[in-house]
Amino acid sequence: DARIPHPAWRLPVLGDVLGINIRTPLQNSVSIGRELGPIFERNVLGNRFVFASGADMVAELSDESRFAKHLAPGVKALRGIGGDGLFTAYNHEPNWGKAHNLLAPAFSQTAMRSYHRTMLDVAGELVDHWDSRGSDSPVDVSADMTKLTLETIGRTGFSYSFDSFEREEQHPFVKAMVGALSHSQRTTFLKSTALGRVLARRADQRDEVRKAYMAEVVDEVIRARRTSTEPGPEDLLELMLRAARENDPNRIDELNIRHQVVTFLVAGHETTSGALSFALYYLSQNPEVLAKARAEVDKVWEGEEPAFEKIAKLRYVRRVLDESLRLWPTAPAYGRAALEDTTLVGKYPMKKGDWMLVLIPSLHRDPVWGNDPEAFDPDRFLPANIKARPAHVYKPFGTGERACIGRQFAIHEAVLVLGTILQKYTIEADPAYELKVAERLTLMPEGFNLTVRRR
Ligand code: MNH
Repeated sequence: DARIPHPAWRLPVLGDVLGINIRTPLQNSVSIGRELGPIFERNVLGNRFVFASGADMVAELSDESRFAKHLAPGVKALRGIGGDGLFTAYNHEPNWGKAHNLLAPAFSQTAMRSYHRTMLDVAGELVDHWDSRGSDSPVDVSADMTKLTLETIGRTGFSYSFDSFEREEQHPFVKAMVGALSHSQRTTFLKSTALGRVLARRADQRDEVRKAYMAEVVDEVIRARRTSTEPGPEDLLELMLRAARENDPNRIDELNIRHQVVTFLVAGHETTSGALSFALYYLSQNPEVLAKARAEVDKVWEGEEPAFEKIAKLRYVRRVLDESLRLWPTAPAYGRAALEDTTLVGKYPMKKGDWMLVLIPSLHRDPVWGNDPEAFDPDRFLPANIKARPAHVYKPFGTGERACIGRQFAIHEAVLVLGTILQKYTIEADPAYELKVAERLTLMPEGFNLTVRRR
């Protein structure tokens, strides 16, 4: 059996916290991994974390007969927001299977087709928003992508508009959500000590206010539907409400419906807005890639608004998105626990229930990706190059039964929006900008602005 390496400067109580930028734990782990290799452990305030990122290890961890999703502390902390909704449910909770069966049809190809019009409308609002600025002042990319993706999931999933582009400030729901996400992440470890729990009390009180507000917004979304006299559109909310009305075996109760709505509003927009922002960042930094992507859009879309089929035809834009998610997978880690006593890659013994975090940015820089994994190169995702790599080396959407249900939704939306931006604008980043990645459960470029001009 091999020992799992850990940082040499480990201290008994404070763990790895000392000397570490507490706002970027994920990026710290990636740097530690550069030193310690594809498996290592960290101790944060008495909590032991094992990170795995070797291609061979992740391939084994993806074996559903040996491992399953584990709610790592950062995800467990979200149960206060998501309860037993799809993302934060334990594998054994009955509502997971019910909601999964109930909502799967909303992520079929047919369903995507029905969202296309709304996605185009929201992209159109982004364009109007940019056009109406009346100046060449740069746009705040992450903020605008967040408006766009929240609007898209609100309208497609729940036929509810946050009026995101009519507001100067972000919608208070976004503010509350971001606050709740950061709070859950910041206080997870703090609260593992008695002093920490005392220190967290005030922040906890503020968090209760946020969560109550979020619940209020969700209840308003549901109420708006229930009191509507028109027949409900075929969206996520309708699937859930109809199951309840018709006594479907997969029906879920009122509280769980609320958890699902919050889950989809959060999961359905945070990660996609980060993915779009990183893709725009890499496009702005790689003129040849940008030119090629734009040429493809011009050729395939012929200067018009694209029909549904014309999104998946943007093969190169799709590769730009895939490659952006390789370098910065916006949901950067997921937990896997052993179903029985086992040994990982023949070297690391695990007892039943032992778990590890798959560190996706490090997996995406494993030697299987070649000797310059930091280089942005969409052609890594040419079919022949994908085939030449082993399976399980690209995991931006997680793995197995608990992988992302919204994957096709996110890809359709992101490619549609990137295509629209390329079709209509030239984009230019401040040459002095250096990529800085903000962390709050998900990853997002920080302070990234673009000058966008109509072509
Ligand atoms: Mn998504 C699960 C990444 C877009 C809804 N998502 C996951 C997981 C990853 C992930 C990784 C698995 C986490 C784990 O194993 O603990 N998701 C993404 C990324 C994007 C994304 C990188 C965009 C890019 N996700 C979306 C969208 C939606 C969505 C869009 C909804 C419309 N995701 C979910 C839900 C789950 C999930 C719901 C939980 C699925 C389950 O456990 O059944």
